[in-house]
Amino acid sequence: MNVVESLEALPQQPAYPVMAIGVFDGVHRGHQAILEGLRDRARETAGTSLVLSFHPHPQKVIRPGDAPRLLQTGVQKEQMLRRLGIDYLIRHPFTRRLSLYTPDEFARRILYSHGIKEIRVGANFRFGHRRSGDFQTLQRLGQRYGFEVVEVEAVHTRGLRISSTLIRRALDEGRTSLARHLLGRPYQIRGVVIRGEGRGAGLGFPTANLQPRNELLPSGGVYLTHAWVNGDCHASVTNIGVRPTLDRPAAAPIVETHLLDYTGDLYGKSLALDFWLRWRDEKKFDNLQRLREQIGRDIEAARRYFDRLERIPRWAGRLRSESSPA
Ligand code: RBF
Ligand code: MG
Repeated sequence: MNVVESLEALPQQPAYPVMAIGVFDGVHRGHQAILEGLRDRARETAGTSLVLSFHPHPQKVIRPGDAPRLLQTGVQKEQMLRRLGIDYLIRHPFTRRLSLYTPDEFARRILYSHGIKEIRVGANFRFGHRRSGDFQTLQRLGQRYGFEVVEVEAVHTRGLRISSTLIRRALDEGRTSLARHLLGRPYQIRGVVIRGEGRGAGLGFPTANLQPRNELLPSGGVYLTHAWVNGDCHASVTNIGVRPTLDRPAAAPIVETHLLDYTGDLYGKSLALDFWLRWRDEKKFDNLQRLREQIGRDIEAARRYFDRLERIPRWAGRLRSESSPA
């Protein structure tokens, strides 16, 4: 996959360009349906699949106060699109000026002038100034400017329409199993391991303190997770919280994970955490001994959970992590 920073950076005449437009934050199962269809269509026509993903998120430009916290970093999204077999990711700058385009200007300047032959959009797609254009508008413009428009149905599950908004809400409620179901893989955050106070080691459970690059963290609590380091996956237990048991609880949530069966220094390393299951609330214990015993039980829970998981082939196949080796 090629990544370009604007439409103008595309090669002059890509073969039969087919395009999907959207932010695609999370690349969830609904996005995957659009993108797999796009990729297959490009293969069928010996054409080129293009994903136009505005950057920054249009809401950050239009109404900065209301912009959603993104599920993925740019790198994570790029990896997912690459894995899906997309030919070009266009991280086109979303500007004030672009936000003022009428639907007609949008169709002419973005699609027609770049020779787009087909475009695929989700059911709730809106475009142009004040979101004034929808699927039908785009279809009419397609007749004028000579491109085909395909509407891809939203994916539903358990009576819910899968959307990035729904996943954000699930994570805000700590419902990481629901998020995993909607994404088609566990929710993953990435970052660098920073120096903590070394108190975990003192407790007998050394922890890696993560400085997350993601904007959105699951709500506070203890989770059963997979930790990816140097391409290897380790079962781990992760606490997101303020550590109320300590004399000086943290002011803001800290992400701390203990890797099972791992010894070694993680400071400065890149770490990815896959959130499989919310295990319990963070609690204020009467003393450190009680906390230590509880973390011991958390670790045993993780061991049982992941041992069982490994024996379910379905997870191994369908729910691949973002970080698993391709
Ligand atoms: N701190 C708390 O005050 N209450 C908790 O319930 C709690 N649960 C934790 C669970 C796990 C799996 C881990 C790794 C940490 C937890 N902590 C909790 C944070 C703990 O206080 C911290 O890791 C040590 O103090 C070392 O920094
Ligand atoms: Mg630590």
